[in-house]
Amino acid sequence: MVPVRVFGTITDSGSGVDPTKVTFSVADEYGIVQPSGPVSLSPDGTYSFTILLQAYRHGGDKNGRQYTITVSARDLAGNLGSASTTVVVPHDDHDIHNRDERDNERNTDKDKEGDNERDRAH
Ligand SMILES: [Ca+2]
Repeated sequence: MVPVRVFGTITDSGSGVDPTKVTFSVADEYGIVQPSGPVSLSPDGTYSFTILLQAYRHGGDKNGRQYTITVSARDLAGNLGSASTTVVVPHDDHDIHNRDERDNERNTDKDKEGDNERDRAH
């Protein structure tokens, strides 16, 4: 698991933010690692928290594993606001060749240099 720090600022120009109604949630593309919970808001509207995400991704997942982190808050009038950001565990060409194609001949130091050519050949 890898720690990921999430931070930002929440403000509301009308009634003000209800500090007891700030939460975060994580949507994992694989549906496995999805922490959620309350967020503590400082008096100046800033927040910071750390979550643990799994760095693993499937060998065949070419666009990487995507986590979407959403922070939501309500103002004192009950209006909801939210913002999201994403974290991606990137795809790795070297690993893909080794795991999915099971071609041990490619498991050499020259592997990365030739990756683009090989990709086109497939
Ligand atoms: Ca993916």
